[in-house]
Amino acid sequence: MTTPHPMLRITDEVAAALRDGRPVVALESTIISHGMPYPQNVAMATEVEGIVREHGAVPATIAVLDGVPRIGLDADDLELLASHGGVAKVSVRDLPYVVARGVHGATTVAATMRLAALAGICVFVTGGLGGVHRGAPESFDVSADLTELSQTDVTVVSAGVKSILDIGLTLEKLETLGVPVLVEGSDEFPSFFSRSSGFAAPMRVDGAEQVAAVMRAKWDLGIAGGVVVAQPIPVEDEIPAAEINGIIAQALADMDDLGITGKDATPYLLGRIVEITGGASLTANIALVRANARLGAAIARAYAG
Ligand code: PSU
Ligand code: MN
Repeated sequence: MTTPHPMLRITDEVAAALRDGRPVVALESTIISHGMPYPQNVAMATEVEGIVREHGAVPATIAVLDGVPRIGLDADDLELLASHGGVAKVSVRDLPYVVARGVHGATTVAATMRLAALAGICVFVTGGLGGVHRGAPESFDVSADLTELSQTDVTVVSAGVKSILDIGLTLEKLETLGVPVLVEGSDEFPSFFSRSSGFAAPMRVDGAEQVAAVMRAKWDLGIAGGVVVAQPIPVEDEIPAAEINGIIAQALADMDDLGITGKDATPYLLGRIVEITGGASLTANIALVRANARLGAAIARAYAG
């Protein structure tokens, strides 16, 4: 392993696992502070850490607290991230500012990947990736998650991307950036709430060992950057595309009416979809994160050997 960066504060549990080469799974915090309502968010964060442990890996939830990048959090930290109104959404461009100011920040996929890599963690579990927003040819709104995937050696387990994004353009961009997109156990790329998206799986894998083999091959070849693993939501938790697509269209229209753009776009859309579905989308979201935690722990074990 690499020596962790001196600016990070790593819990003893995570530091010991990294030192011994035992499996560690990073978890993000924007999903807690800006992706789900309280108190379901803190319940989800706590439960997911437990799932990672049950499946033989050490969880490391990542955030910036009082300006300190933290690798591994305790129950009070999770409660703060879930309930405190003043936690900034922090992508890579925001990291220097929250550190310099000594404030709290919830890290996105991009910022979590960067801090995970600095700590020596190479597997990271989340719900959905950021990507190319609909209308991006006009707005230029392309998530920094994609840029980060092109340069930071971390495997990110998700349920694909929501159709609040332009899924086709997101897959094109990932191809341009040289990022392998592996779909677990399916020939179709999943769209978060739905197992289908209308887009074929760029590459299919079946099981954690196959993912670990791709990670080794990529990095042994010296190809910098991450790997996307997209796992379709479990069948019993799926919201069919025909049902969710109209709701997403409604949320996008409401966002346009309110003039919401930039970093506020994704949190607004996630919250609005929960409102319109009366919480059904939140139930599905939590279910897919649970499934991703199981797979992520298995990948971390397979990669650790
Ligand atoms: N997609 C989801 N849930 C989320 C996010 C994305 O389904 O919580 C969060 C992740 O933290 C992701 C971020 O990195 O939103 C992307 O934000 P933006 O589109 O502003 O880059
Ligand atoms: Mn954006």
